Amino acid sequence: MARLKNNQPMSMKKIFARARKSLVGGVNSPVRAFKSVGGTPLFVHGGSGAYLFADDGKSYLDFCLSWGPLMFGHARRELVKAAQDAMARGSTFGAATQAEVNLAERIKKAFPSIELMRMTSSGTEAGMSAARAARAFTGRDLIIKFAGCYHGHFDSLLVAAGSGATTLGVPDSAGVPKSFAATTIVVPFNDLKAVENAFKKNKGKIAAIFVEPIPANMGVVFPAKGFLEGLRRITKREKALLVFDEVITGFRVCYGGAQTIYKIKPDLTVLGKIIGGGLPMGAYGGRRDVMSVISPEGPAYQAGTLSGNPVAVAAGTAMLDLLRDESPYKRMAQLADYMCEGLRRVSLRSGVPLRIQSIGSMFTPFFLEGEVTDYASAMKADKAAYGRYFHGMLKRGVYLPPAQWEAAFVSYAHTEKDLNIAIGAAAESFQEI
Ligand code: HOZ
Repeated sequence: MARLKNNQPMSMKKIFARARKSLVGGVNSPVRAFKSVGGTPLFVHGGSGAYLFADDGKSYLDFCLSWGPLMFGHARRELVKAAQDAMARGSTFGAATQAEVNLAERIKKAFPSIELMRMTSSGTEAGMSAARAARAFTGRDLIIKFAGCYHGHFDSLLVAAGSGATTLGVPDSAGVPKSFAATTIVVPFNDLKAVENAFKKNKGKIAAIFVEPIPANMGVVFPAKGFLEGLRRITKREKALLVFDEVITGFRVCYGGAQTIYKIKPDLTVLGKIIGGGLPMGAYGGRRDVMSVISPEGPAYQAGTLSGNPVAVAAGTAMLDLLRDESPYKRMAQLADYMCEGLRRVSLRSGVPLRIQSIGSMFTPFFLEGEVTDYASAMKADKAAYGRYFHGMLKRGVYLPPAQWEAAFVSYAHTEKDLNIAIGAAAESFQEI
């Protein structure tokens, strides 16, 4: 991947000032504005493997990795070629292609719970449409979600939402009609009793439970033993649907997502990120009878000119083939463990309280003591300390997610040498916290 021509270092402050004149907050997605960690956002123009090239003329070791989709790092050859070839054949047709069928078959093979699916252009769109499918199928309006889980920025689930919404202090966004928010019941993650109570109070009215089976949008949090099984049992008994949001975990924690690890079969699954190979893509799918409510088979309308876009489908298919053929999961988990161990070591040495939660290639260093099991415990993390850590790392050439309540990622392109550089940078950064 070529760097900016001439490689003239530019001032981030100047670019940001220019950006703010044309783009809301200078960015196209809020966490990129660095509001949570302070300072001026990074403007980038390229990447290669584990490295990101910024307009300040520097290279950064990347642990944000576009928030998850880049399993093989930036600009992996096969993915670039697949996208280029598809683009050369035509960027969009607004008509069906066999390539979409090929990708759908691969997704079904990896996720046996998915019998029928629909592709979209983003995870948000997929989540929104899954909510519509669940409501149409059950004829009920209410949805249970867990505080700190994030299912995209659509109205009815943008309540007590994690990710950027939490980071920027708007977990209950302005602009969501009260009547929409009233269709969402928020309960604490890992609290089956609260789920039972919600069903008792709203007998026959709850369409679905939406859950990130391994939440990553309040930082990485684990389901307590029996929690997901409990959700499955309760939803079956109450004739409500169980919807797994695997936008982050799908094809990340293993080829078949968190549902394969925990051996739970949800009724619907929401996917995004990795299935587009780094291009805009989402999908939702599950039981044939439930998905059959979606148009044109059923009465629940949902559509999109760029849904199943041929360039995104080509990149996504190439990504799934690489994941299948190269099986990078074990190696990536080893790399992430190595990184987490290194961070634990340097935090102990510096006396800065740190709790790292990780699974496979994703992890969150929480600046706090004790375990993080839900939103309330995640909120105890010291956001200011994370900000200082973030900037300490940035000035030493390491780019992290610019927010405490997110997951960091390792790719197959990272090496032990890269991780030693990052751990060394952390050792110095911790001295400044
Ligand atoms: N929702 C993403 C984090 N979980 C952030 C997307 C972005 O800002 O690029």
